[in-house]
Amino acid sequence: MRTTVPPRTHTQRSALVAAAAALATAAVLALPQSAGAAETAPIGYGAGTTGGGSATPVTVSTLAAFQSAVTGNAAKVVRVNGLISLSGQVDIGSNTTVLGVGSSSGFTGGGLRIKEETNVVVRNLNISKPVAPADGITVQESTKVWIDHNSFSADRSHDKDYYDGLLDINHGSDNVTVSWNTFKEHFKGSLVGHSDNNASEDTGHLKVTYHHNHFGNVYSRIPSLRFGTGHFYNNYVDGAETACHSRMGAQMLVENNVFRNTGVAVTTNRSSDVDGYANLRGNDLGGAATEISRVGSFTTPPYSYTAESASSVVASVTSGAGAGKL
Ligand SMILES: *[C@@H]1O[C@H](CO)[C@@H](O)[C@H](O)[C@H]1NC(C)=O
Ligand SMILES: *[C@@H]1O[C@H](CO)[C@@H](O)[C@H](O)[C@H]1NC(C)=O
Ligand SMILES: *[C@@H]1O[C@H](CO)[C@@H](O)[C@H](O)[C@H]1NC(C)=O
Ligand SMILES: CC(=O)N[C@H]1CO[C@H](CO)[C@@H](O)[C@@H]1O
Repeated sequence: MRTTVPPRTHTQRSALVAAAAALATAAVLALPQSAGAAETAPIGYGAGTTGGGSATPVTVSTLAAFQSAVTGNAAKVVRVNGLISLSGQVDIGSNTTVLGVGSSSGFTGGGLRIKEETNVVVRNLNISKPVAPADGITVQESTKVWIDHNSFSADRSHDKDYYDGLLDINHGSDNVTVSWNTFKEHFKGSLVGHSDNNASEDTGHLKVTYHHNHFGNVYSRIPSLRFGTGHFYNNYVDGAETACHSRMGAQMLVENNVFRNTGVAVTTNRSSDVDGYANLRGNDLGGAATEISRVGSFTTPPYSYTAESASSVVASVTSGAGAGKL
């Protein structure tokens, strides 16, 4: 995992040196994002996810080598070097970190699936054009997942169902953090909870944190959340029809985000039998509408985090999100 960061100004360096001298390592990691350093561990519901941890990395550049390297539950760090074409999805085992090399390594045509696994980290990949029924990444019946600094994209010249989701989380998955990714040129962004009929599987689960992601020209599902609990903070949404969609009793806290060129920033009463709940604070809606039929009770996430002001979110997210920014 690279820890190199862009050159800093003298003032920033001085501030960092002073901070480093004054604070323990854990506190330094909590420096404001404007300092430019990528987190080394997930913040939010995915906290505690370590993937392959400090296992010696293996580097692969073919689909066959990748498939074999990510199989099984032993601790492993798998670096992907180059852009690999595939159809369908590759299953990732537990205790795995998948890490792209450089800024354009990853997968096109399909994606990754984390099914019935735990403790998986996916970072720094370029994942594009996942032809249905493959999602860019599917997280299914899995816990402790960190999806960080990836670039997801498709195109909007095909029918809306030609590609599947960019990042879908379902079947009672839990404890997931989605941070510093870009999601671009797509219809169906991120579906959390795939069906109104899955109450028994999903109720009490699907706890997800989305922070510092950039959704650019994604039509909807930013995210769509059924049954679960979602914390959506410091994201930049540009060019959506409908962004946050809380349904089937889901609780969403929508905090300090920026919306631009967006029709509806948050809705709780569309397309499902039962409405969701939402609580909004500190957002810059940029003129977007909201449709809040039920104000939620989820106002205090059970973890520590620092939400920056909406006024600095566009700068932070456009400079820091996506592959190649670790
Ligand atoms: C993941 O690794 C931990 C620590 O080695 C181990 O206890 C656990 O069984 C592994 N998980 C799975 C699903 O094998
Ligand atoms: C990601 O991959 C897509 C498809 O190959 C490509 O169009 C895009 O330029 C890539 N992005 C980066 C940052 O390399
Ligand atoms: C999710 O994380 C919380 C806090 O660490 C933990 O108590 C809970 O057991 C986890 N849930 C699952 C399903 O792993
Ligand atoms: C437990 C549960 O509710 N499972 C349902 C999830 O949704 C699928 C359809 O997508 C049903 O087949 C399952 O019974």
